[in-house]
Amino acid sequence: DYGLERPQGYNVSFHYNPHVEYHHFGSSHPMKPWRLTLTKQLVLSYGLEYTMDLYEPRPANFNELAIFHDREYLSYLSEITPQNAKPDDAQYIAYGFGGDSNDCPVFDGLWNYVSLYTGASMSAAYNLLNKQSDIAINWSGGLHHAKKNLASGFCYVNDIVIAIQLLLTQHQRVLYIDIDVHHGDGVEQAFESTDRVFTLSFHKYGIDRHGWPFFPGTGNIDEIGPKDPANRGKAHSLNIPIDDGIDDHQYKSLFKTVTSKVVEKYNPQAIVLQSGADSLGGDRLGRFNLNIKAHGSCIETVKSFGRPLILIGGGGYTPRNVARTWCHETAVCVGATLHDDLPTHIPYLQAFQGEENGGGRLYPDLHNTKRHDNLNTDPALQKLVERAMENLRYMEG
Ligand code: TV1
Ligand code: CA
Ligand code: ZN
Repeated sequence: DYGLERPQGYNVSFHYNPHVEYHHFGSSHPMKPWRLTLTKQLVLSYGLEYTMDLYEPRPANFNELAIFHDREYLSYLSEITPQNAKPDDAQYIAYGFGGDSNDCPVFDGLWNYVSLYTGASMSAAYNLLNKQSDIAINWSGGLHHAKKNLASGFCYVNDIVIAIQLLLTQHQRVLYIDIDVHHGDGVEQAFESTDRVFTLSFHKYGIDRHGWPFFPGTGNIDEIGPKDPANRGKAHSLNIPIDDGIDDHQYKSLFKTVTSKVVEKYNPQAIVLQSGADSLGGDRLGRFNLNIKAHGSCIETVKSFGRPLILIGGGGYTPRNVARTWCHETAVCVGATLHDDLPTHIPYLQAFQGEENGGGRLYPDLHNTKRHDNLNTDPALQKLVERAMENLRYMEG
């Protein structure tokens, strides 16, 4: 008995190719594909595989990635290896590899990696299109910064844009929601000239004490899409810039208020939710102070809208908490309640044990990590909601 109960009847599918796990960005790089191994182990240890349809999708091919990306960029991406990379090469720099931060390193199997996570997002989209699933999950995707000819912020291929393009073959309006702590700039930009996709991102926004903007530096409340009234994409983006340390109660209420209004006004026929786990308290790169259940409440809110839903991963840089969160959110989708004591037969149990690693529990208090003071006052958040509502009034239809 794992405390597994499943009262609701949603058809949920889980799209995952385990080969993604074996890719490494480099030992010091914060993006760790093996967080997906931990996630899968937790999902399996709670028996959640019996509550969903499991798919092992094939990798996406070149032509499928070209639904969004430039062929020249893809050719370069498909051929580059750590052995043949020339960091002084004009293309290398122009396509976003290297750079001082080394955010997008060239590593072994890079093409395979991008094809695998994109194949899984495509598989999720097809399941929605042929009505096999109400909710389709791909924790390996959500690489929201990639542009059509540019790698950016750990993202090389934008699987989200490609999945949304597939949904647009049958759905008139798709809503994209992004709770990763970073601004979903790549998805916003890809659809800036259409009214058939509405993009909504919640993220940390601001300049630190050294004068550096929080990555990627875009996503202020004023950014609602192109200013040209003739552009169909006008006012079809909404950005919710948030300061350090936002707590559970504030975030839940902000998310629910804004998202409900967007759904009411835009009336999407399908929703894609990027559930980056770097918005959790104690994340290595994030600045928020959210607990797992507060993060998961966003998934509950979106599920309650009752629209076909793709749920995808994204950031998340404290692997044990990423795994906890995505396991919990998988359970939210299928309508299961999970026991706080982790099952004792998990292969990587050690990663979750010890007080500093969450004491063998599924829902440790992440507020205890207290690294960021809450700089968000309730009146400031109230103003932010008012500005958001004002922005929504510019959207026609
Ligand atoms: C190699 C090794 C790369 C260690 C990158 C943190 C590293 C970072 C590293 C890092 C790091 C960023 C910038 C600065 C832009 C640069 C998956 C002006 C300890 C979706 C991407 C964040 C987030 C990019 C991706 C950011 C996602 N932060 N150590 N790099 N230059 N880049 O700030 O949204 O989660 O940090
Ligand atoms: Ca975001
Ligand atoms: Zn992020």
